[in-house]
Amino acid sequence: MSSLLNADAKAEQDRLKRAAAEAAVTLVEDGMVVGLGTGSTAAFALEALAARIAKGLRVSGVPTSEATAALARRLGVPLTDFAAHRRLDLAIDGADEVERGTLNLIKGLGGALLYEKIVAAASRRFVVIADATKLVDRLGERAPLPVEIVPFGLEPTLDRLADAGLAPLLRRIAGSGEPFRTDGGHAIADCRTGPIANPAALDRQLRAMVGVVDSGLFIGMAAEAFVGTAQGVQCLT
Ligand code: ABF
Repeated sequence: MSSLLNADAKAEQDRLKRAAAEAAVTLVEDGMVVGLGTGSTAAFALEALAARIAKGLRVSGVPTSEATAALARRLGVPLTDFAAHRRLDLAIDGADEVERGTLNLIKGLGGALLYEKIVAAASRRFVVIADATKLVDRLGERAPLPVEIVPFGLEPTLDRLADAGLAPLLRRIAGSGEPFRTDGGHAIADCRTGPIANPAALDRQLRAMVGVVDSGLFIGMAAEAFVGTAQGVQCLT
């Protein structure tokens, strides 16, 4: 019974993710170079983009992960890279938490935070897509904060994060127990911060730490968020 309920809840969540993704993909115009996000919500956006390409839209995409690149190839979405396009017109990506009011984000549970941040930063317009479960009043309320770290010296880096009160947990691959590696070859420490009072200050503090590559805090980057709710898709700015 409860697994049926869970399946229903997941189907409803997927419906809301898909609705948000489809709304964001209407922003894509002919000739654009688009940043392609990672994760299940971003995968719905890729499907919607592929459907428009099949009808004649001409675009190319810069993927934020190898998984997204593989999906794009399967769906027939043409890929390009930063060597060909230093600036992207638009990036569409999911998030783990979206803070109401600021649109600051936690990203990285999908393990692609660094490439996602590089793509978002290179885009003229960065649009977040999410279902309503991702909306929070304070970042860190529910999701851990992923921090990408260099594997060399990872123990002292974890100690530094712990000394800062961030209770880091090295991410491991389910099953093998091996440390997770990002596409860039880094490790991830999932930090249990609790509600974050000053996300911009924490992001600065983290990025100043030796051994830290980047944090999953995306501050002031999102221009708008398309959020799938039971009442329809809301566009938050
Ligand atoms: C990416 O995928 C991430 O930054 C985030 O970690 C995750 C969200 O995944 P989903 O859309 O599957 O919830 O966007």
